[in-house]
Amino acid sequence: MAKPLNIGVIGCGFMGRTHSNGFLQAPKFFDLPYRPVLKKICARNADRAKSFAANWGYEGFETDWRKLVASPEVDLIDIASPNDTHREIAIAAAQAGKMVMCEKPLGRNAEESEAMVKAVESARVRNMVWYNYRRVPAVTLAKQLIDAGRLGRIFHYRTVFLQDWTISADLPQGGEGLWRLDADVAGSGVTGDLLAHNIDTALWLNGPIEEVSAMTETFIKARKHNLTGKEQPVRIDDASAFLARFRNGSLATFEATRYARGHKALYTFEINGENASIAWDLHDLHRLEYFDHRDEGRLRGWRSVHITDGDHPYMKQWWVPGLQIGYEHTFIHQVADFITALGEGKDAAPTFRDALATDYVIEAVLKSAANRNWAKVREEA
Ligand code: SOE
Repeated sequence: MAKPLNIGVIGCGFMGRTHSNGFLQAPKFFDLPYRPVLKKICARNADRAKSFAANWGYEGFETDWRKLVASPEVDLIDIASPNDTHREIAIAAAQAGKMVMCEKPLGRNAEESEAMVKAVESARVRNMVWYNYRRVPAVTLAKQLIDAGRLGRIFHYRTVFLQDWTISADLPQGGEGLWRLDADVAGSGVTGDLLAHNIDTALWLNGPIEEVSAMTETFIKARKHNLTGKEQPVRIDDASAFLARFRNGSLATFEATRYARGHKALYTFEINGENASIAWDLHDLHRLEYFDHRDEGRLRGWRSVHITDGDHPYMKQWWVPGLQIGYEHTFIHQVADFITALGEGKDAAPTFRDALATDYVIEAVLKSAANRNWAKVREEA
């Protein structure tokens, strides 16, 4: 029987649900050395925390995260609350000797993230950031193909994350669900919220980024704030695009916006190498598009591979070949990988330190956009 791993989750919004589902489902589909036990959920609103606990099968709830962090009943603190809470909770949890998992982005800026890295590393506690798209089986397969050298030298990396949910000028900023529009809470706009995913995947697949040239725009300059009731300036970036040079010599374009009418979460990347190219699209997440120039000329073309077979990453654990899985499974895979690595005495990526590399790119993007020039990405301390 696997040993229990007692989990305390902070935050019961969208991410509280994805993480809770991940902890619940992972041991049902993966053979794990520890069994996650949903000990406590924490949210400021007691009624909400209570009904969330009942719905997801938590043993109890808390309204003060400090109590949860101090609780001897809990081995791992999972941070699924808004970005402005990450730093303080993660540091307190590490100091209390708890393992820490944190929703992306790690901090609101690189300084916050550095402090968080320092805390988990000096306390020597296991840690991970929920950059969940790495665990889409098709994306993991892309990583395997690149690492095996199938693409050869990489020339281009092209990626977007497009949404359209903030176009209305009547949409307020701040508070439940809309804190992503409030710079004090979020840190930045689409750069930290959406491009963070593109950057994490890109660093993982194609290595470090050395310099960037960016532009950002805030299309709606003022919005009513839900907490103050007043019209206030909007200080997040609504759209962000940048050019990048990777250390391996390849060139990249990155773009994210919440103003691409018609697109809800169009996250795509395409990578062009000397021998082969790969393309992926979140809206069709179970497919990997692959072109190999070494194929026989008469039959050469893009293949659309349905990533549902037993020899595809993670898929052996799921249904039968041909039946696909979805978004929520990326969180289940993340829990499974974390617990498997824990059993082996290892870290599962991305660790806080891995996520700091993404924050350094975000920092350079925002700096470049503000100064209207190229910016070097800070090297790891
Ligand atoms: C924003 O709408 C958002 O929910 C991000 O915060 C998530 O990280 C992304 O996966 C989907 O879009």
